[in-house]
Amino acid sequence: MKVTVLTGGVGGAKLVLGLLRVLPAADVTAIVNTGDDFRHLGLHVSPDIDTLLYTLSGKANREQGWGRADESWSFLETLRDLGGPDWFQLGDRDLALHVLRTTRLANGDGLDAITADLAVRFGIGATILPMANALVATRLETDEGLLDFQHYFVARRCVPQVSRIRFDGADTALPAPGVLAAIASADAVVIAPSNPFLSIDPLLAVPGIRSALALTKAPVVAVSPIIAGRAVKGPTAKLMEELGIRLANASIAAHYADFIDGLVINQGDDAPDGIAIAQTATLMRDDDDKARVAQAALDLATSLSCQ
Ligand code: FO1
Repeated sequence: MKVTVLTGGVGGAKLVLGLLRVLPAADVTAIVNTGDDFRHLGLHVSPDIDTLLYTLSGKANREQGWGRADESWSFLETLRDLGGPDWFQLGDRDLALHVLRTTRLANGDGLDAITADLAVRFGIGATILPMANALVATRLETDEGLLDFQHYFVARRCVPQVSRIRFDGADTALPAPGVLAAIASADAVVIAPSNPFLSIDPLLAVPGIRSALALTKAPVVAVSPIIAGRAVKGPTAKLMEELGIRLANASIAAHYADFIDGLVINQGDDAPDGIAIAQTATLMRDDDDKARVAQAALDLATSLSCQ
């Protein structure tokens, strides 16, 4: 069963790990948000790609979800001593990846080729595709002005009040090679329980991706990021309030209405009308949880493709 999953952030990476517990790696393609990418200290950082690479290779810092577990901090400590910016924490091993990626981009390699090589280096059998090779920058219009994503998310800890989210560069970006084919040829497409507004919407803003999701013969199933009326972590709940969107599964179904066929929700939570629903405990603490939620999404997709 060939499965394509759209993902961003830490929550999305957990679901992809769950899919790899229940499917052969060769059958899984992840299309990853790159709207969080930014240049820092002259380096091109792709947080959601790196979070996925580290998570799937078992190298991730499991408490944080991002960055590496086996990290040392000599670079950052020295940078701080020299008066450099230390708000965005770059570990020594993580830094090596950013330096390599930046060097290869400067040599003309595409983000897709660099990511594919890194996946092989990390022993990851799944296909990992950036949503686009071009730079797409998620920016937020807030009561503190226009903020780049990492400034909002890390430097300001999601405190500013958001009125609008923009994906600068999306309208001239092309889906990365293989992205549209991965959606069109899948037996099932899964939208991971990532933040819909910060991690999935950038993907949908790249021309061609949203229509490919609407047109694919494959059933498209989303996993709701809302659990028991709350969002597990990150700014999803606060953002939805600021954007005037009710914190409910019905809002998630409506947000993806033009292309999803089914929604996996947390056992006992509000079940939206007019869409196929599967229920399970969707909080993913350990790897068994991740496999269960992934299997629930696949089972729902299978039930839909038989119709
Ligand atoms: N998140 C933080 O909250 N603080 C950090 O200092 C930080 C550093 C960092 C370095 C590399 C990387 O790949 C991710 C990093 N993140 C950090 C997480 C990142 O901001 C988010 O994971 C994504 O951008 C949104 O999910």
